[in-house]
Amino acid sequence: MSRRLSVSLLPELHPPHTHGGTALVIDVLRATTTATTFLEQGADAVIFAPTPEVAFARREAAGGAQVRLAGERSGVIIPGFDLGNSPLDAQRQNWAGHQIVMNTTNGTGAAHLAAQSAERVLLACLRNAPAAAVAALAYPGDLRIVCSGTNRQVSLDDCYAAGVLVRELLDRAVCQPDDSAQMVLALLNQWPDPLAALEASRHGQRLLGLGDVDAALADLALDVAFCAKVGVSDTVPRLLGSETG
Ligand code: 3SL
Ligand code: MG
Repeated sequence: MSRRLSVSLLPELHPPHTHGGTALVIDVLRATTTATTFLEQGADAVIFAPTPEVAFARREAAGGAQVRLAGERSGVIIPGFDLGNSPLDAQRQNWAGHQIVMNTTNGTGAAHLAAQSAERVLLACLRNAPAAAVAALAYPGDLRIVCSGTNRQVSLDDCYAAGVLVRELLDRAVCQPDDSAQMVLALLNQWPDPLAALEASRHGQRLLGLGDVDAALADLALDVAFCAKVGVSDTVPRLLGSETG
């Protein structure tokens, strides 16, 4: 029998059968794109802290070790953190010898929630979508794509990335897509250009708007374009406890 392929439009929306199997968590704008980029750039590990306080404690406990905190609230760097949640910043240097501790509004929590019911959690985004499909299909069992959403609301950006992932999975294997999987797949007809889909999303609009009100955030438009590239990365982070690597 072929495996089930379900899509949770929000992390809290669990199809009834989803226990075990592989979860692919998406926060395309921007947490899973950023985590993927840190690892691609050589980071020893990316750790998803449940709160900023836990992130601060980890950095303090590490003493002089090379721990960097990355994360945002409302799209802007958390005060006291070293970096925001920008994949472009993650790409600017080689992070070998560094551990990156991340905390973000939606994506890091969504990954931890998915881990409660899945046997394993992979992090997916548009950049690694084909590689994430290959990695997920290497494991047995059902597949569940989890869209992080934005502040508990369904988000077009994550649903669109889920559609790309569904396409990549169905191109490679026979699966039984649920209704949500078929719905997100239909988004690809509406927006053949991934960048146009991200720019049309509420969160995409918000990030682009931040650049308009604060020149220091003008790079956010470049972040959105970076997140919209499909299939340019072979790095597929896997959540190991509270760490990805
Ligand atoms: O919510 C999150 O986890 C973030 O990815 C949101 S933001 O794109 O950094 O604003
Ligand atoms: Mg998001």
